[in-house]
Amino acid sequence: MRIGIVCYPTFGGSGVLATELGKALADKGHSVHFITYQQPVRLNVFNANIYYHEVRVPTYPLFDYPPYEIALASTMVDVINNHDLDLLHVHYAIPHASAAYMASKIVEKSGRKIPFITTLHGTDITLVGRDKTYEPVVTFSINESDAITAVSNNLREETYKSFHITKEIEVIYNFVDVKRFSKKPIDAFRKVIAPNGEKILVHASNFRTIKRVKDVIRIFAETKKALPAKLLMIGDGPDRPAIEELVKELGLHDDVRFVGKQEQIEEILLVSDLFLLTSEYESFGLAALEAMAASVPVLSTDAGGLPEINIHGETGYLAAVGDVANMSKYAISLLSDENLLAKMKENAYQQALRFDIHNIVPAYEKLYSRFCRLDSDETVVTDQQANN
Ligand code: GMT
Repeated sequence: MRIGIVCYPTFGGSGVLATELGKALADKGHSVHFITYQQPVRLNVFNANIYYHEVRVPTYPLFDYPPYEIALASTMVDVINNHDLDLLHVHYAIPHASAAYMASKIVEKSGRKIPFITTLHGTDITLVGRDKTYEPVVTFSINESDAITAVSNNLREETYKSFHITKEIEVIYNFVDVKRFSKKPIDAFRKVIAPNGEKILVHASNFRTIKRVKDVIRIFAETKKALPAKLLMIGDGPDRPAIEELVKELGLHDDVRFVGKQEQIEEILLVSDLFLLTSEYESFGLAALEAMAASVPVLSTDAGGLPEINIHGETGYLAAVGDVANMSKYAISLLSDENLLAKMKENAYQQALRFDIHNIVPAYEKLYSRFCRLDSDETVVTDQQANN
């Protein structure tokens, strides 16, 4: 198949998932065309089946707001026509679904039918999309999608609650390439971070308010009172100055290391003992799944889709949003019991295997095949051609 993937190219979960999906599809022989404004961060491999089309947004003195959505829709039209795409798969509804709708209507004028699939990821529904300013367009373009998927049951339900959706939303869980995350840890790296055998706690996010990162620092502060520990903070974002301030205030600057945005996140996860995710909401929590693939148990809130991947008492622990006291208790009891920790590390790994890339990507291929039939020689026959 020839598939157009539209996503945000940044470190966010939706962009990571879309890029990993495109890479996996390319490995299986499909032609994958990424359409976005910047090379996606995880698109760090050469594969002859992968193409990258940059959306350029011309500026003009009249524009206070350069019209990205128009530039994106126009680029989609070019790529559909020039590369004979079979379908578009857009990740994150805003503005990708409405741009896909517009592109599909434009190519329809020249007799071409291009199905588009919208995958909902989280904040496009629970935060931004609900805003009255966007809601009518979001509802319309989701309903106009040929298929809609959500990354968890929770997100599916939230979408039905917040928007008038008239179609079926199918759940296809996020996935992880377990092989990539289950390598041997670099011992020397662990020694640099924790020279005296301290336990290593880790957090990764975009440091936005919804992540409640200050709770991570407070949990670490409590844990440190009970046992020797270090905290690694992966990522960056608007709340970082306030978080660093809190680290100083609590006298933790020697034990908390901010490592910034990381492409090789697995190297850090592999030396870690516990992953903390204190979010007010997560549709899924891809970062937590990546931690599990590196055999790191997860201490998280029970918000959104997190209970669908993190099993309380098995792969880690769940607690109510903001319940720092309980989360600290869980962290201390787990990190002070070597047998329990070893068991939970293994459980976390086993849980990640259920979400392995090889189990989930076929679900997307099956979904695509409803719109473009694959012949045995792998050339695609669209529904329209088949009906002629
Ligand atoms: O978490 C973020 O703020 C980034 C956001 C994104 O769209 O990149 O993540 C969302 O999509 C991820 C991939 O499906 C999910 O794992 C995250 O849970 C989800 N974030 C939220 O729901 C807050």
